Amino acid sequence: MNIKYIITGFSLFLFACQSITPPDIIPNTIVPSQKLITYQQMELIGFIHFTVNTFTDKEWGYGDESPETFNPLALDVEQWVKTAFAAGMKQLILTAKHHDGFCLWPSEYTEHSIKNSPYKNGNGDVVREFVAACKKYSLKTGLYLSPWDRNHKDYGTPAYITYYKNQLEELLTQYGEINEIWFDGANGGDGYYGGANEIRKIDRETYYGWEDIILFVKNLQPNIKIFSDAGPDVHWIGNEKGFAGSTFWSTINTDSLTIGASKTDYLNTGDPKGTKWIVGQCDVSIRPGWFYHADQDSLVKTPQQLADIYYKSVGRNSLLLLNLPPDKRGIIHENDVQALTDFRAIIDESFAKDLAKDQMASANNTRKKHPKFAPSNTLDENPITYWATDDGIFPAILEIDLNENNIFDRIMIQEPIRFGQRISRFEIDVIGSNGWETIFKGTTIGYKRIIRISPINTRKIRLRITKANNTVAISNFGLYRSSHKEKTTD
Ligand code: FUL
Repeated sequence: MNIKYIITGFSLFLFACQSITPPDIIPNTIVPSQKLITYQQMELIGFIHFTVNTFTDKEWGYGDESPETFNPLALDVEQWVKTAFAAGMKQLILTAKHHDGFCLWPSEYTEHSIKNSPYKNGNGDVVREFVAACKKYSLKTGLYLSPWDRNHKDYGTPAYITYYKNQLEELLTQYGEINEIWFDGANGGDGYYGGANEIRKIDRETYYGWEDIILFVKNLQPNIKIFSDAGPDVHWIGNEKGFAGSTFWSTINTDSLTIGASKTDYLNTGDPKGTKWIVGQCDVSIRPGWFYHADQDSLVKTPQQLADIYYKSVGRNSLLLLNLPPDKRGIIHENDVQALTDFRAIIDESFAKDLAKDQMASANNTRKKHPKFAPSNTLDENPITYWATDDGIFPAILEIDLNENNIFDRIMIQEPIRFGQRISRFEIDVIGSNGWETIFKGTTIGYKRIIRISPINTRKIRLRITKANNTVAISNFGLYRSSHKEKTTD
């Protein structure tokens, strides 16, 4: 056959394909990278606070603790990881160094570390054990290296920044892939500082040279996600209760953020006009303290409280970072394990069956009237497929017919965030004896929004989106019957 005909035939074929499948909706200017989408999909991650404080019964060590204090007699890092894995956590973050300056790995740059502790006669390395155990259970690993160091003699001078970077280099080059590095904002104050026993204040804006540190970290681990109260990849939610705002945008304006000095209200809601996509992360401890204290054994959060926190973090477009502090033995206490196991059971039971799955979906508008954008795409539990309207359609209405009356009390909605976060106002109606009745009014949705309502018995439900910054698109819509009652800690 003549080559010309083959080429013409092929071009016609390509043209036909294009006219058959329309292109995706046009993305917003600010969209997450695939790396951040994958990060957000972890949803539930864990924190491990463990250091000399565990043995001195403190929350913030002063920095003068002898390394001899660190003496766990039954340390079982795998028990931490197994516990986290069973709870459905996808990543664990370890305090490699907290404010007291004690290092859980044998750093070359200080004597204030595990190498001078009784643990394994000074030959132990908890960071290494931690990384190996996480790998065994396919959990991602994160490390927390406190920028504030109450032990180091040079804290407050440029020499400490060199020390800090040296330690970052050790942690990010000797332990394989680290998925997240955690920088907190507690900074400067009184401390031991090599025996000076004084107050040292630093300028939060300039002292650390964060821009340089961020480049340094990314250069060592290009895939790492950096957490702080200013990002650049993941940001603090503005409180330590584990709650995101009921309006929460994954976009935020970094010009108004400073590590250690960002406005908490702003962090709690994000910003619809934000110039960067930064994932929200809600940190909270399973106990009142971040470190283990025996007198808090009876104060472990109940499974119902943990479930409430889950709805206010994962259910509000953020990640939940839940702290599980090992005790003096070096294991996560039985009470914490029990609470966590029961919390997981509540979540698993609550979302075991999606009543909307594969039911009838219709809409007041389907983009280009094409199946690629069909309303039924919202009921397939596939995050890639989505329903979209033509541009500028408000309200955009998605209606689900359950075929018969059903009772549900949880509604889960997801936007296909690879195109950006769009929706800023929506309502949910159900059909009753007097026609449509509004049962919920909300603002943002984002990656995932879970709405809790009193159990309702109905056959039809609709989502009415009245405001968005771009064409409406929804990837998933699910209905569940939980029948669990959470205990609100608001
Ligand atoms: C804060 C610290 O001061 C607390 O001790 C704890 O580590 C928490 C997660 O971050 O900044």
